[in-house]
Amino acid sequence: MKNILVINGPNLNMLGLREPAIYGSRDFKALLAFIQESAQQLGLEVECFQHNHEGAIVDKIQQAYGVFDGIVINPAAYTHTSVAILDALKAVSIPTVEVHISDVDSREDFRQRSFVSLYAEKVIKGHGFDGYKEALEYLAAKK
Ligand code: CA2
Repeated sequence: MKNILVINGPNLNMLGLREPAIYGSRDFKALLAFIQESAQQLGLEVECFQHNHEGAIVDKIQQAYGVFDGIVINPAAYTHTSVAILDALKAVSIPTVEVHISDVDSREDFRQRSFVSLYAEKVIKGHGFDGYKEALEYLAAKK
């Protein structure tokens, strides 16, 4: 059974509390339940990790080396700023899918750049919670 690490970045634990027009009205607990249910359907083992600190996310990616077969990451605001997260992903060389709940392409200019996209095999934007399931499907199908 493939073992997948799902990483959520800063403020995603606040889902459902504000900006429902952009991120929907379901909360973070519902997202975690959706991810676990999707993983079960696909026959995947999944661990979910959320942190607001860049260094903690870098540490978790480093610890994934030799443990996980794939990473699904929504780096949230660090998407647009973090060379450290990009470098950590490159260092462990684990197949990675980048997910964004909202359609970042149609939002502010500062959201148009993603460092993580320079490494990710696939990027899913604007599909809401379903984007996480699509990412898991991609990793499940991968040889
Ligand atoms: O669309 C996405 O998934 C994002 O990664 C979400 C980030 C944002 O910085 C990225 O540009 C796109 C924001 C995460 C959570 O933000 C909240 C804002 C208000 C209420 C709850 C969460």
